[in-house]
Amino acid sequence: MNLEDTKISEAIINTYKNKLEDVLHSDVIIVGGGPSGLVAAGCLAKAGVKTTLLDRKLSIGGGMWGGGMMMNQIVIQESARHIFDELHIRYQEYDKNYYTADSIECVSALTLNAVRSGARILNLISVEDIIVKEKCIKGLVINWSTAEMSKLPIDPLMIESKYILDATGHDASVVSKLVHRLGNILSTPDGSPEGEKPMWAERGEEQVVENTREAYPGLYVCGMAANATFGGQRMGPIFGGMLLSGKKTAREIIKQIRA
Ligand code: 48H
Repeated sequence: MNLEDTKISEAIINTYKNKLEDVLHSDVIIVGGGPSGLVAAGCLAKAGVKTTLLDRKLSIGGGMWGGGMMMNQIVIQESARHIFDELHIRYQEYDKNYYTADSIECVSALTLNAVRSGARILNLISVEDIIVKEKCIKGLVINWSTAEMSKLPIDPLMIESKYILDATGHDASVVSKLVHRLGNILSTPDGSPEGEKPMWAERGEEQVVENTREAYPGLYVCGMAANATFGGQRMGPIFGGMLLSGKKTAREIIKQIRA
């Protein structure tokens, strides 16, 4: 059986073009493929919502791969255990309310669930700006991450969506681009991002779920981006709150879409 070199190229170019064309219009674009973004992507796609997830890195998974200080184990608590059960992620009880799991298995399972549920995931794409019309976020301005890294003056492309979810972790990158462009217009007490607070695992885990909500018309925040926007403690390598935050934001967006 012969294999043509250029047929391989043609197959990639044509099928990727179809993917890219498909993400021009989404119901929800999730920026960031860490644990919270991946859980949200899986839940939204499973509910039939047209979901696109973008990540600037080569690999999806954000800060989950490295466990705690590069020891690739993570901890979750009882309240999030049902998510592991739903996704068939194996875990061990370490002590009452402390469960450990292999971070590689977790990222792989969350990613496979999102993709198999129907979310379109594009890696190596960075969000560099936002589209805002009539006081509502309407889409994103994207570019290859390599363009961002090289700082070459390459013009971007634009994609649109009914809702945007900032799941970019500590940087709350979409929120900060919005504030950079339009000033302090968030739904926080003074309109500016409240900023992440110091380490306190128990508080941080509760706050990350409480803080998961709309930060500006059409723009939701989840995961660490929620604590950076609405002021929550950090919590270290415990991930139950990230998973629950992803679920909560998907639930809220689905409710809005169906309203
Ligand atoms: C495209 C982007 C852009 C951009 C960033 O940090 P993450 O893992 O996000 P979360 O919130 O789901 O999980 C947080 C968790 O990993 C963590 O850091 C914890 C629990 N910390 C506690 C503590 O005390 O430190 O993933 C965010 C993803 C990454 O993959 C980035 O590459 C991506 O977002 N990203 N993608 N365009 N502008 N900015």
